Amino acid sequence: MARDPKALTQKLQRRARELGFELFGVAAVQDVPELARYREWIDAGLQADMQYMARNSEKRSNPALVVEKARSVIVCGKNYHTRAPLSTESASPTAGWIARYAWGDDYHDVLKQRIRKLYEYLVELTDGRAQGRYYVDTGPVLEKVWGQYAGLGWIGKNTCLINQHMGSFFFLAVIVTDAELTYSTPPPDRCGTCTRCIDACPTQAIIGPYVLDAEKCISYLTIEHRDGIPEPLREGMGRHVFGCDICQDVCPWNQKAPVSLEPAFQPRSGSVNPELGELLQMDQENFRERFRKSPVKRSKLRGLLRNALIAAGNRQHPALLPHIESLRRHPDEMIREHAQWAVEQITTSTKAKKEDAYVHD
Ligand code: B12
Ligand code: SF4
Ligand code: SF4
Repeated sequence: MARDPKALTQKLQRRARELGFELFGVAAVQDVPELARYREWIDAGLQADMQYMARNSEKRSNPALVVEKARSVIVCGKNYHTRAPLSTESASPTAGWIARYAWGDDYHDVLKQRIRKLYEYLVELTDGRAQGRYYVDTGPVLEKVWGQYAGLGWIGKNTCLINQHMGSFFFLAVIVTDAELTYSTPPPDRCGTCTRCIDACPTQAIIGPYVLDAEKCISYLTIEHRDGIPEPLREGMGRHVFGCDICQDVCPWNQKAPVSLEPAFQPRSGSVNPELGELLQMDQENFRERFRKSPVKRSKLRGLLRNALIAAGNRQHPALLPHIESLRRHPDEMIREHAQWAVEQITTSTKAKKEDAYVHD
């Protein structure tokens, strides 16, 4: 049995590595300025419709409300930077974009099993004395904040946690525990004078360095938002059908990031640059089949069709028209409205191109 915090931490770190986590660190539970910034973010309503972000705000700002006498937050990071193109590279004129994190199996399922094993090991090493809870994404824990204090990286101006050696394409998994461990040192903020993410965001969702307005963020709009997309935001969404990688794809810290060979996160067929025509033809059964155990299932077929219609309208390619046309008769009013919009985008642009050609003849 390991009682000494240092020995215990070292054993946990070794086990985390064996479980496939490339990053490991421990933060001491304490009041840090980011907790107040999170509350300011909620007070300003920047979480849009994500009510769960506001509902648990007390717990989210205080791990001791999650685990009694919580002393430590163990944070593990898992690389998902698979060998495939960036969203900023050129693609077929009828292709959409699914964010890199959603190309393979759902990380919630993959990492939950591994962080549970790490937690069980902690309990075993302390002869059952350590109490705690483990989470991947969905718990009332500010994972990036504790990730920063656990030494995994700094929260960049794009609001992602960035590691000096691994960039930001990594997931987080955490254990909140009452066990005493040895604590890591947070790294300095290495964004410097760079503003590439802020400049590249097509919807100006990064309203200032380190501050994201979820309502404008393509990731929020395509994954979390359930209703129609306000028209002024549609153009900026480009060809994104699920999530968005732009503010990470332009980040200098991701340019030389190591590649992940994790089998679960390797791109499934058709997930990189998916053809919009195929997505627009999907019914419930194809959707269930194609996105089984994938993060994409979160948007549901309805959300994905809505997003694919916007992407098709933005790509303005006439070859997509027949697929959109059929959705103009869809039973769901929201889908019909987005299909109508997409048709208008394509026909207006085709007409404009013809007129332009005529003028120049
Ligand atoms: C809600 C949520 C979202 C929302 C809101 C995003 C956000 N920035 O918070 C939406 C749906 C938009 C989203 C998108 C994405 N998400 Co998300 N998301 C979460 C979730 C559930 C909570 C995040 C949270 O607490 N936000 C609250 C706000 C207040 O935090 P914040 O914006 O980071 O603000 C902090 C700092 O910027 C700082 N700050 C604020 N103001 C100021 C001012 C100054 C001067 C300074 C210095 C600092 C500062 O303090 C704030 C408080 O901590 C976490 C999982 C979890 N439980 O933590 C995953 C999580 C953050 N998401 C993740 C991922 C992968 C994504 C996407 C990349 C997916 C995609 N490709 O589409 C995008 C990235 C978009 C982006 N630029 O952030 C990963 C991030 C891993 C990493 N390396 O950073 C997480 C950790 C999930 C996981 N377990 O791996 N997500
Ligand atoms: S994920 Fe996309 S929309 Fe959201 S802040 Fe980053 S670049 Fe902007
Ligand atoms: S693009 Fe530049 S400013 Fe934005 S997160 Fe990366 S280093 Fe920081």
